[in-house]
This record gives sequence, structure tokens and C-alpha cells, in this order.
Amino acid sequence: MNELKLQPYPKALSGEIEVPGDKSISHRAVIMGALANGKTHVSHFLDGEDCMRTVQAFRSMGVTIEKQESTLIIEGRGIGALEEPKEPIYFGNSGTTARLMLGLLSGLPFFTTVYGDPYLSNRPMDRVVNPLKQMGAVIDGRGDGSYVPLAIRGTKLEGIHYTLPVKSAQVKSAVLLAGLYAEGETKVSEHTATRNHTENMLKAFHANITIDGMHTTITDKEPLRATDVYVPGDISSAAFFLVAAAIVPDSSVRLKNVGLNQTRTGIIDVLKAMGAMIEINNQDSISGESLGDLTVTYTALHGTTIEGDIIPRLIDEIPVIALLATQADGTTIIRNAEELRVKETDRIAAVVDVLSSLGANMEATEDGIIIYGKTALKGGKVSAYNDHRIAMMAVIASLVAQKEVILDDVSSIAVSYPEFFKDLQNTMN
Ligand code: SPQ
Repeated sequence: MNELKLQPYPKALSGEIEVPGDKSISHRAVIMGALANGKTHVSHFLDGEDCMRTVQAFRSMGVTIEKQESTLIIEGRGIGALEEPKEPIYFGNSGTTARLMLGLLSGLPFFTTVYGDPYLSNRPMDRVVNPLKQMGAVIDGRGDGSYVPLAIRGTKLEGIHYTLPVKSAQVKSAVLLAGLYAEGETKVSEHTATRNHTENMLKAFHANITIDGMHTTITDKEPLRATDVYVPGDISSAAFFLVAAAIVPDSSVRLKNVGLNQTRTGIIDVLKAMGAMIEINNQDSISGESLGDLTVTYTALHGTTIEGDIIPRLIDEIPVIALLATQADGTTIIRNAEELRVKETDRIAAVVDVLSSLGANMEATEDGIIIYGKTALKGGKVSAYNDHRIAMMAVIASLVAQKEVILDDVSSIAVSYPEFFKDLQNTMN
């Protein structure tokens, strides 16, 4: 246990930081680089525990991957060069590694077993196992293949047309990656747009992929071609500082080179809807992904309603948005976010428990949270639920708390943001 005692912070936050590379894009860059023919350099790679699980998975299948500071060098030799791993592959806490790798492993000509930590072991895998089985995958495991540990006997797959029953980029990606090896056409349709980094990365690596509104089709088994990738800053990591600057009086913080892919920028829309001062500068596009600098300056906030199509665009930011809402006048209602119940922990229950224990006034609903603001946060001892996003949200909450906040364990932060405390310190002058 890595307990942390945080004292109230009576000053403003200021300065400029560059948050680490995007977690979702880093995973995908490793996967495509390992499957491609040729050498791929991935710069500004996120060196967090989750992305390293994906790196380790490919190393255990014989791919040489070197790390030089924040650049990853992947010696891709095409899918034919991947070898049967000698040991079970450990996915740790990483849902993205688990779901995306299941798609790939289903079509590779060998046997694999995979497992995760106790938190990943509680997350549903049937959402990917079911469509993969429709493609011909041979997967078995706990709960009839619904949870890790799972065993995958790679086999020939057939393309399918699959409409996502859940708003999940991981399910979409698993089917598309399996589609790389399937006979015929694989088409995935979604009702609500989810993050599209897999599609962008497949395009960048010259896959034969067609995107027509909410339908994505992958039609060939041609080898991917290596491409250098720059990973923009993770807006899900930037979110903690966007909220910190918006709630700590007199603050102004600039975040450089943050990914601004439209499928991820829901938090910017919410900040604007709540009256926050947010500026976007230096917009650009690299490796098929847009990015820019964000500056947030403290001002009074008011409540809003967050529901419908915006939810997948900010799903991972909801814990810290709930904190933001405790510092806004009026009521904030979050709906249609039932997916939060199956993340690293049940994030609806965790957010309500942590923030209510600190003195906020809020209630959980089946698919969201209702927050009654504005409330002073008093402080106290809370659990971070071994969930990186809950832990970082609680650290930011401590900045506006009146008394000490004690967190039971903050080691989970290394999953997505190993330098979080260093960056936070840089804004506390
Ligand atoms: O990888 P993991 O553990 O699933 O990570 C989380 C997170 O908070 O970092 C969710 F717990 O992000 C997911 C996100 O919620 C990452 C992701 C992706 O890279 O494709 C997609 C989202 O999950 P989903 O289930 O909606 O596809």
C-alpha cells in the first residue's frame, strides 16, 4: 500500500506542462508496428504500465521492441513472424490490451492463454469473445469465455458484419483487428461514435480500410507497412489539470500538444457549457490525429446536463468532471454512462463514495450521477479503489479541500500517468 497524505493547497496553479502520450494511441501504435513489415518509431510513447503490457505481449511473441527514452523502436517482420508464446500472457490491469489482443490472437496460427490482475478479471470479455466466435474464433475460459483467464486456439476467421451492442471502441477495435486476418469483408457499425484511433492507425499503416459514417470495413489481408508515429498528449491525462485550473481560484494552466481528436474532446465541450474559460491554440495534425495547446483560466462555473452522444467522447473523464461539478453552482446531471460500471472498478459507485466522503452532495443513478453544487470539500480518508482515474481525481479534489485528504493507495496512477505528481508539482509554484 502506498498511502498518501495531501494537505490543502491555498494558492493558485500556474505554468505550462506537456502531458504524456495518449494511452489509446500508444497501444495501437505498438500493435500496428508489431504487425507491420519494417521498422516503426513511436515517439512520445506513453511509458505507463498498461501500454507496457501490450509491449510485453508482443515481446513474448518474438517481436523485438526497444525503448530509447520516450521513443519505441519496433522491428516488425509481419504477422508471419509472430511466435507462439511459451508462457501465459499477463495483461495486468489493462482492458485495452485484453480486448484488442483477443481480436488479434484469434486469427494467429497458435495457442495462447491470457490472464490479468483481480480487477481485469472482473471485467466482461464476452463483449469481444461473442463477435470473435461469430468469426470462427476458438476461445474458452472462465464463465464460458466471459472473463480472463482465457485460452485462445488461433484459427482461420471469416469476415462478419457486426453492429456494436455496446458503446465500446475496444469491441470495435477487436473485431477490426481480427478482420485483418479474416477471409472476406469485415464490417463494424456503431450507433454512437466511439474513439476512432484504431481506424486512424490502420489507415496510417496502409491497411485497406473504408470508413463510411458509422460503418468501417476492412477488406484485405495485405501486410501492414511500417510508419513512424508521433503520439499526441493524452486528453484523459490533461483532464486532471483542465479541471484543477478550473476549480482552484486564480489559476491559469497551459497544456501543450494535447490530442484533440473529435471522438475524445467531450470534456472541452462540457467545460465550455459550464462557463469555464478555455482557449485552444496551435492546432495541428500528425499521424492522422489532431492536437493543440489548451489553456484553462479559473472562473465561476455552473451546472449542466451531460448525456447521449457526448458520453463516449468523455467516458474516462467522468470521475474528474464529477469533481468539477461539485465546484459549480446548481445541478449537474450525468446520464447514459452505464459503461462506467464495468471499468477498472464501478466508477459510478467509486466517484460517489469518494466525493461524498469528502463532503460533496451527490447521488448515483443506474447510468450516471447527479451532483448538487456548489459544495465545500472538507477532507478525510478515502479509498482510490485501485483505479488510476479515481486516484488522480481524489488528488485534484485535495487541492480545494479544507482539511487533509488521505488516500489509501496511489500506485494505480502508474497505469496511465507515471509522471503525474511531477507535473502537478510543476503547476504549484
Ligand atoms: O484499457 P482500459 O483499462 O479499459 O482503460 C480505460 C481508462 O480509463 O483508461 C477504461 F477503463 O479507457 C478505455 C476507454 O474507457 C480505453 C479505450 C481504448 O483505448 O479503446 C476505450 C474505452 O473503453 P471502451 O470499453 O469504451 O471501449
